Amino acid sequence: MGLGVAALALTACAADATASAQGAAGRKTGDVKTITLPGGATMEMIWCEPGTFKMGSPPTETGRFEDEAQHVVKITRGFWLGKYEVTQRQWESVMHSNLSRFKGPDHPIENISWHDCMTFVRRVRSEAKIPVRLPTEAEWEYACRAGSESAISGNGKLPDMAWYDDNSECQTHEVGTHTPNAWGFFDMHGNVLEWCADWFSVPTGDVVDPKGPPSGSFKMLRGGCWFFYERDCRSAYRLKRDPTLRNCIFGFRLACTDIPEQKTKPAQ
Ligand SMILES: [Ca+2]
Repeated sequence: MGLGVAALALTACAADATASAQGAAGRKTGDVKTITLPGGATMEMIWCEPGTFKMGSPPTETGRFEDEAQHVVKITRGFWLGKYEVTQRQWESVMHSNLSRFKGPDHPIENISWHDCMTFVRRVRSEAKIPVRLPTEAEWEYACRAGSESAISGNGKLPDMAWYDDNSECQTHEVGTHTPNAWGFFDMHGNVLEWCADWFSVPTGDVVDPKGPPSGSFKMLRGGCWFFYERDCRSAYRLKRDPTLRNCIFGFRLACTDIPEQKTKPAQ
């Protein structure tokens, strides 16, 4: 009897801990939701709970650059982020076009500018009624690291995590063909660089929900790509480029703060 009560108490404690970990909305980091895009293609998104992490690289990290000053970032709102880079299948479903250099329906879309990404975002918002957006740099790095403080997330070995200079044979590859990180994201390192929402700025201290300056000349790309050496595929690596530029190393993935239930599917 005594053991039974103890077991019940333990069960209750475990249930409380689980409920707390899942948050008020019943979601927990790593949960997956699938959305339907205009044109009918689907996209998997992974939930990231609010949290605090060290953004940037420590002075001891090999290959680091000066614009990676390490600072503490607090993310106060959870968000969804694409499990994979946006693919050509998904891009064509929404945009009815494809300028990619390396063709394949499950290869990442590339040769797109930041403004092209925003056109895609606006179409999904208006036609599928899902408030998607680009991730902030902070959200991107929070999801890339997934709790890791090392230069490369996941198991820390870039050849396992990424398509990059040493193994790509000078081209993109189908998304999701390497090892995911601890929260289930694929290709955060390598394959294509990923446009983020922010204008370029240099971090100057600890911040809450950073979104970058209100204007600027360069938008940010993160994660390195099939063409880059290992040092430029690190979690903290940042590349700034004119938002009008297209290049076969530029791609993206979508973020979304809240995904409403899709009662009717977007027009095919
Ligand atoms: Ca990538």
